[in-house]
Amino acid sequence: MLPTSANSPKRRVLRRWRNRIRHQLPQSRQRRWLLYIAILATVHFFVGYGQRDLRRAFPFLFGEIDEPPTYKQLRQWELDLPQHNLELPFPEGRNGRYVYFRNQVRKLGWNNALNEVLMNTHLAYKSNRTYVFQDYMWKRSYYPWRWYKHRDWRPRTPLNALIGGPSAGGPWDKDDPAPRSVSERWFDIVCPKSERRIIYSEDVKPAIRWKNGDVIFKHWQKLLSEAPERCIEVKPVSLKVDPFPQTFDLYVWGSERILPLWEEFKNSPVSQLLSTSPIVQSAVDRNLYLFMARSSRAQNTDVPDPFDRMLAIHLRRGDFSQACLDLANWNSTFYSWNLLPSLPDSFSTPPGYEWGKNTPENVQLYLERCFPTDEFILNKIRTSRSDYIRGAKSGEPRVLDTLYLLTNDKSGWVDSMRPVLQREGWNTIVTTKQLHLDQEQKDVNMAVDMEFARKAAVFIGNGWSSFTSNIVHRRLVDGRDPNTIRFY
Ligand SMILES: Nc1nc2c(ncn2[C@@H]2O[C@H](COP(=O)(O)OP(=O)(O)OP(=O)(O)O)[C@@H](O)[C@H]2O)c(=O)[nH]1
Ligand SMILES: *[C@@H]1O[C@H](CO)[C@@H](O)[C@H](O)[C@H]1NC(C)=O
Ligand SMILES: *[C@@H]1O[C@H](CO)[C@@H](O)[C@H](O)[C@H]1NC(C)=O
Ligand SMILES: [Mg+2]
Repeated sequence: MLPTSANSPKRRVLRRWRNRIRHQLPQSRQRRWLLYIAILATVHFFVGYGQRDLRRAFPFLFGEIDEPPTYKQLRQWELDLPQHNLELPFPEGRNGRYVYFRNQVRKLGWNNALNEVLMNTHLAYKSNRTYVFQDYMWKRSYYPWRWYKHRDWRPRTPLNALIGGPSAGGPWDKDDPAPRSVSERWFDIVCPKSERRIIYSEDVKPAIRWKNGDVIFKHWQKLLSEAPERCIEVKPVSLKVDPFPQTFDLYVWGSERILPLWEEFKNSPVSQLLSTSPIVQSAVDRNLYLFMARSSRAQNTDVPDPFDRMLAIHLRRGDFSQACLDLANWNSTFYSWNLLPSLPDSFSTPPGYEWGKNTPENVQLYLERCFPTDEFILNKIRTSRSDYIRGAKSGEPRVLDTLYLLTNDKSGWVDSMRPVLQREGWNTIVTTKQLHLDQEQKDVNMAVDMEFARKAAVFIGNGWSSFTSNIVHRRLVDGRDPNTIRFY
């Protein structure tokens, strides 16, 4: 900086301004008070009311606007689905037969909801009834947005933001006469409350509560098919009577009793026509450049599709530090489709368990696999990679040089593994945090990660996680080799 002399023109101008301000101050005592009040009012306004409007009006003050999505267009689209029409001939329209599972889980993780959405659709389908689809709702505090009292935000995600296919109102196969699913709101119109038969979950469950999944399924199927009523609502009983009043409850999903349903469910149109929502797909597409090849030319041309060179690993952390202890003390098996015997890396519950309590050694066994150490994870990645490369048919080029670390961890732990993985020859390492997502894509971020894991050549998951199990479902429906599905 150049030195400025005391009498330079710049200095003179500054002095003049200073004097002018000094002179004016004493006259403005009252105005100062007014100013304080104005500032206080503004602060109050900013903190509580009208946040959204202010942020809209002055984006340069707040940076990018981070508000929950309104899904205005998508909601209108759902409202306008062609099956929302009373005049359609049977089995749709005003003479159609409907079932509304009001007992579906609410305010639980997306994947506990998803497996049930799919199985209930399958049950409705096999009972010749229209499935009624619902918004997905989670606990407010779990969303990636803060909650302000005066913000107009209903934390609800239209099902069509998360999935596509028959469950969400999409078409069935061409020759399939099954009725297309309708929304809750349409159900209120086509099945007014006065015309509904209410079935309480507890009127049905006692007879079949601890039976295998296929027995539970057939029991409900018979009931729903034979009921003469056009409109059925299955209602949950009080949580004091049954903490899991679902048709297919957590006890079935979390045990081998679910497995007899697998073959039929896997081949059902509900599974086969399940698709990726356009919002999720758009998030995958816009982030795909992160995965573009960084290896040698030869490797790139041998396996050009980035997904074919990718190993995706689901690092289920956060609440699992506690959940894994609970799972140990409940003698929990793997969850749902993670239990399929065709998959490698199964887990056997160790002997020595007593009701509500496991031995310290057994708890250790659970933690090793449920909340694994870095070393355990690195080993698993190594063996899964070499098993996959070794499994190539002769002449089949296999390259695995891209790693996707999908996680709910927020501590930055995942990034600490980066250098080690780089040394092991992973040229491209991407984590959940790196994805660039808009508001709607951010709301369905779990489904975005699941889509990457679905399409990766090799997937490693957490056997106790429903998030993992729905990826497993999708991969097997896609016809992937079970050996590409691993559990740490
Ligand atoms: N984006 C992303 N989110 C994750 C990942 N793992 C967990 N989550 C989030 O954390 C939630 C887990 O909360 P839960 O309520 O227990 O959900 P869940 O989907 O039933 O899954 P599990 O608990 O694993 O059985 C998921 O629904 C996701 O929103 C991940 O790898 N990527
Ligand atoms: C259900 O629909 C299928 C296919 O249209 C049909 O074959 C079957 O008879 C129907 N079952 C009942 C109970 O209506
Ligand atoms: C623990 O779980 C296994 C597998 O489901 C089961 O066979 C065993 O009986 C359970 N042990 C106890 C004491 O409940
Ligand atoms: Mg869960």
